[in-house]
Amino acid sequence: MDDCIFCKIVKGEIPSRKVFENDRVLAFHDIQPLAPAHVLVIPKKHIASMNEAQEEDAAVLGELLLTAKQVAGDLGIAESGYRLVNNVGPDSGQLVYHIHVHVLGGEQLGGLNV
Ligand code: DGP
Repeated sequence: MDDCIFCKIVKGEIPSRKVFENDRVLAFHDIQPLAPAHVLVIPKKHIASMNEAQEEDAAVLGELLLTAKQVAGDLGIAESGYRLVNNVGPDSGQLVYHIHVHVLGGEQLGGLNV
């Protein structure tokens, strides 16, 4: 997607502070952190949101969660706890329409306790 910010990050056209990368997924620090630790995990394939995810995306969606766990460990927040967030659509506040998992932690997290 030519106009997608996260596709541009994947291609290296926009810089990012990467914490993990393989052929399928990329993790990098959020530019506007909402917690002491705030990393985004994305697939390199453009999927706009969970609403557009297909059966064929099952493996990479699972890899996003496993990468998020690995990132939390690498950031040293696995034991104290962290939150994984995936916003879907306008009411959730999704701003970037390239699916991503937020990894948030490093402090006692407030907000919705679902
Ligand atoms: P969401 O609301 O779930 O779509 O969150 C999008 C997040 O993406 C938001 O926390 C800010 C972050 N973000 C937006 N543009 C950039 C960027 O160019 N670089 C980085 N690292 N993060 C970005």
